[in-house]
Amino acid sequence: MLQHGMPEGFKGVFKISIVGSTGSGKTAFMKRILGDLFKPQSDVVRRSNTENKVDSTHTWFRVGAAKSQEQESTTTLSLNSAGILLVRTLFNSIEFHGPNEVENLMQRDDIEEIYKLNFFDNAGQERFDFMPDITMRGSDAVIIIVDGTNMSSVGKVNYFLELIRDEESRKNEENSIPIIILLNKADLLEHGCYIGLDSIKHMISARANLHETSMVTGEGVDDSIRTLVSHLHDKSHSN
Ligand SMILES: Nc1nc2c(ncn2[C@@H]2O[C@H](COP(=O)(O)OP(=O)(O)OP(=O)(O)O)[C@@H](O)[C@H]2O)c(=O)[nH]1
Ligand SMILES: [Mg+2]
Repeated sequence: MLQHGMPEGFKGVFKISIVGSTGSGKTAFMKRILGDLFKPQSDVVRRSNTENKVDSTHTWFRVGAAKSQEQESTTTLSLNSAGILLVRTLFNSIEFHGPNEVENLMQRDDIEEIYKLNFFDNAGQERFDFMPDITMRGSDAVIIIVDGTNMSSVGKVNYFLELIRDEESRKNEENSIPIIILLNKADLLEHGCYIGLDSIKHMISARANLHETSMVTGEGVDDSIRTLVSHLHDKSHSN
């Protein structure tokens, strides 16, 4: 049976904003969860003498083979967006599919739920601070990605929480916007520079869901997506 041209189990279209300071791992998150389904449209190579000096505690150059990483590191200009289908199967596994794969999905009999997700991967550089304010509008959930090796990235969380509160008061809806905070770069713990959730919990609103993640190893990423899906599930039932 079709609902809006979508297979049974279709839960609706949801806007997901991804925000966080520059270099925190927003675009890496998109790449990690979407793989080939995601092609950053607006990334440019991070210029070592400008962007890299934004914060002296940045860690992007430490990842992998330090030298080539520094050359390859990119930064998002204004925005990347991606419209994808998230499928939760009867066996509770999560899959991502391109928007043109609806017909294939309709042939399957192991699908529990399908969500159309429109992701907005914002630029984190301060000169683009006006972007999250715009993309936040109409968001069904917000993912804040924090560089867990950088206190100034943690410090910016309250700024994003404020933007979310502004959007909630604009919408004037009963339901609040689900917030998922990823304390990213957990793989750098062994280098002694990862802050860890315990030391920042007190700084962050109790309402947010906190996950320790690494876009290098994938640690915590699945759990964070499942948290997102459970919020969207609840939203689709309350609408
Ligand atoms: N070690 C480690 N490095 C990471 C992780 N996530 C991202 N990086 C690295 O951090 C750098 C910046 O990641 P991006 O995903 O481009 O950061 P961003 O948040 O999109 O940055 P802007 O686009 O400037 O806002 C890249 O070199 C990534 O490889 C992680 O979990 N661990
Ligand atoms: Mg980016």
